[in-house]
Amino acid sequence: MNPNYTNGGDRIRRRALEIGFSKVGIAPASKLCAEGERLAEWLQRSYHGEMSWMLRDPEQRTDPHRIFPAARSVVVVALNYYTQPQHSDSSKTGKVSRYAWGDDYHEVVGEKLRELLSWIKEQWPEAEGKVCVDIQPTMDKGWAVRAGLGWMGKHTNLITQEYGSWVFIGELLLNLELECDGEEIADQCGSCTLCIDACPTGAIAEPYVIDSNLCISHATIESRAPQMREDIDAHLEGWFYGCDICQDVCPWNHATPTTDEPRFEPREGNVNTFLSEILELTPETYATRFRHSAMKRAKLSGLQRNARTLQNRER
Ligand code: B12
Ligand code: SF4
Ligand code: SF4
Repeated sequence: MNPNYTNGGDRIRRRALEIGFSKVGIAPASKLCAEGERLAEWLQRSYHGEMSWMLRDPEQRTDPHRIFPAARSVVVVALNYYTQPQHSDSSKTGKVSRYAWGDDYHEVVGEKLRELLSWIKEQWPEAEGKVCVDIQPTMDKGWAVRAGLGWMGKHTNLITQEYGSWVFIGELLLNLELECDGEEIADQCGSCTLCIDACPTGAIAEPYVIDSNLCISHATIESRAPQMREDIDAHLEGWFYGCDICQDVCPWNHATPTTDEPRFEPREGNVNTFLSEILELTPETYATRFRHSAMKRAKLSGLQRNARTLQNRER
């Protein structure tokens, strides 16, 4: 190891926490081999549903050098997004998944990681890095497990001991060879199957494996179909955008402290959204209403399809 980087990992970890990340770990930038095999099998079973972008160069998702050839270390961060509000069962509104209540996490996590990279470059002028938050072709959960932030729950979300699964994940690929975190955290799901039993559509095909075709999150966010699939429509349970059922029932998610990040405080109308408001939106009012919100992912046509589907169920 280059002596210039002795204690570099510790300093980067400390700085990441000062910037506001909830957890940070460092892993060597070697390939995610077992994860790559599972990803290939998942794609082969067509569990990616309509997300055909997942088929594009899956090798890139497991090999950081395909994204950033100089990568030597991966700094992995988790950011708590838990806030207090509750969902309503009113038929006039639809439930929004907790991850989309506040500002778009791609922007919030990305901004903090860019701040961390700038600081690293000030300390070590030869440092170069690449910021990754979800949209870059990496396997965020695989890296988080590798860096010791938590374990993969049977619902397939990363679970941390301190914040449950209410965390976003991001990475900083660095050309610096840093000392890495040793042990991965052991799986603590044990014999529990609460998430699998609670999923109304049977989307958790087997422990640790999601069939996106059946997942409400995929149907309400990623699907571009003009009509909701009937077998999903019948089990929506009031979800308008995303779904948190498998996370809400998880015992690890019942004592999460509220996030310190003010941008994750819920925006008005983004916890329980009035269906009539969505159906009245025009492209112009939609653009203003959902500026800097993760809910733009479904596009206006997807949001209006979801609102129509929920309204029709109530008739
Ligand atoms: C595609 C995708 C989806 C798809 C597919 C979900 C999925 N589980 O793959 C859909 C649209 C359904 C989805 C939904 C959601 N998503 Co999403 N999604 C992604 C994305 C872009 C890629 C995930 C991926 O690579 N999937 C492919 C599969 C094969 O990979 P995997 O899930 O890691 O699979 C592993 C397990 O199956 C495991 N495995 C398989 N068999 C076995 C057996 C054993 C014994 C073990 C231990 C493991 C194991 O091995 C695989 C490889 O490691 C990531 C961002 C990113 N770039 O990583 C966000 C990401 C996973 N999503 C996220 C979120 C927040 C959500 C939702 C909660 C949003 C919502 N509320 O609606 C839901 C959760 C639904 C759920 N139960 O998973 C967060 C999760 C944060 C966390 N704490 O884990 C991520 C990481 C984004 C981020 N950067 O924060 N998502
Ligand atoms: S997000 Fe909802 S539909 Fe998808 S696996 Fe979890 S409980 Fe099932
Ligand atoms: S509900 Fe139970 S099985 Fe599912 S992720 Fe949580 S602890 Fe694991």
